Amino acid sequence: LPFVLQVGSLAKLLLLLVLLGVMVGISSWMLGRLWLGAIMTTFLLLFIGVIVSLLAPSVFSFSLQLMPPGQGPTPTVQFTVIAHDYYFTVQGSQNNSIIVKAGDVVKIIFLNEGSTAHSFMVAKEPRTGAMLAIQGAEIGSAAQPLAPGARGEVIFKVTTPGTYYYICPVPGHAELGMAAPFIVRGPSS
Ligand SMILES: [Cu+2]
Repeated sequence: LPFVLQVGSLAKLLLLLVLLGVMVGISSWMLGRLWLGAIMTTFLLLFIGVIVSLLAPSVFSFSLQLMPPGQGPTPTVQFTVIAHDYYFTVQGSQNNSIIVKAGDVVKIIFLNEGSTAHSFMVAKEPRTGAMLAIQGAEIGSAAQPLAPGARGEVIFKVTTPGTYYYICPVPGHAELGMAAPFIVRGPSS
């Protein structure tokens, strides 16, 4: 949606500039002042160039981000989650709660420092088989966990306030201790 909006506003701006250019062109032709038309066209082209180069980076970066699946827009918060057998550490504390705000774009860097395979997901409940709570909020899966020493990352947007859990979805691991709160605060809380 942001991509559509950006393209939409860019297209509107360009259309406006083209209309302006046509109007200037017609009026200078009517006045018989072709040199004025040429000067105005030159300035207009320079102006369009400046506008496009100002707007292009955001459009360009967004289209780049569209390419890798599971990647969202630019993160507003970032956490490194380290998996051990059988607990997590976040910011140096064991099973530390992750607290974010509704509207945040969250980047999770996941490191498996355990000696068995682990994954990451934000789930509705702190147990094996729990459903994914936030679209895209997973690294690996129950069936395809990350090998010891592996690293993964994901970017996802949180929209609905609530208390969720980040867990390892590998069967039994949440129950062994790989589950901790993932809290999404609302605008007023
Ligand atoms: Cu695990």
